[in-house]
Amino acid sequence: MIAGIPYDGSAVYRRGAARAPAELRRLSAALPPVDERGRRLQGLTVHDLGDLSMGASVEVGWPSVAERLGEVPSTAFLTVLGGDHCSAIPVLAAQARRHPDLAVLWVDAHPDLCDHSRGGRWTCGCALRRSLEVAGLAPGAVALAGCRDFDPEEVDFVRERGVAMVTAWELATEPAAVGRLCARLEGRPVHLSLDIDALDPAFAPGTEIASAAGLSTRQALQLLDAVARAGRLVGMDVCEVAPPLDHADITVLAALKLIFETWARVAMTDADR
Ligand SMILES: [Mn+2]
Repeated sequence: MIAGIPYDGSAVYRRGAARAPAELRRLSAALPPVDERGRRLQGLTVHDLGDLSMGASVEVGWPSVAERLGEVPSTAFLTVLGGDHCSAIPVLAAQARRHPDLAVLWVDAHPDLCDHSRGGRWTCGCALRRSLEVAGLAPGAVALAGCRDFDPEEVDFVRERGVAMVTAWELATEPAAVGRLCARLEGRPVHLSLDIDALDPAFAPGTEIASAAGLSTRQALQLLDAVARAGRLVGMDVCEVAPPLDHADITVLAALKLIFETWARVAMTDADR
């Protein structure tokens, strides 16, 4: 099940992510239903709920979006096209209702764990912090990956509240890092929240706050492989793709690649892995 959340009212630097759902849908026609290893995406039926409106502000608009997403049968894999990263707030609220014992893999250059950031409590730097609150998720249910830009209070929150984190530096230098992450997700339903700025700006330039020294698309796919084996993927959101800031659709196409490859891993049987 697909839904779009064309909302970028929480962006503090550059807007444009509201245009991502339409561009992702438009360019999705360019990708055939065959994965990167040449296997057909079989047994998948795609339903598109269309776009859901958050109104003028996520602070007021998240409950109605969460309610609509929460009505999607829990057997369906939920794919949400953001929006800035505050689009993930209603998604995680819905996923926590649909899947008891939910774990969240938050792949992002930034942890988004500030209580207050850049002028508000509902800005993108607070997206994960607010998500945990409204979804009723414990910090121990979260694993962060690809982080490399931090506010001091986020580092404290990660350490003191038991959030699992594998930084971009660790992914590049420690072969065992992914294993540590997977231990947190082992056997649980896992929602993947993918901020496209986790990728290096060379691979995804069209985003609100591009952050150097990030993941290659290949590293992101390797992470996905490991996570799909450890947990049971039950949904994903892809946020912060900003078409007006993109170059030659590089970022939109990278996001689509990651969505299609995630679907391929969800559709795979254990024998395929
Ligand atoms: Mn983010």
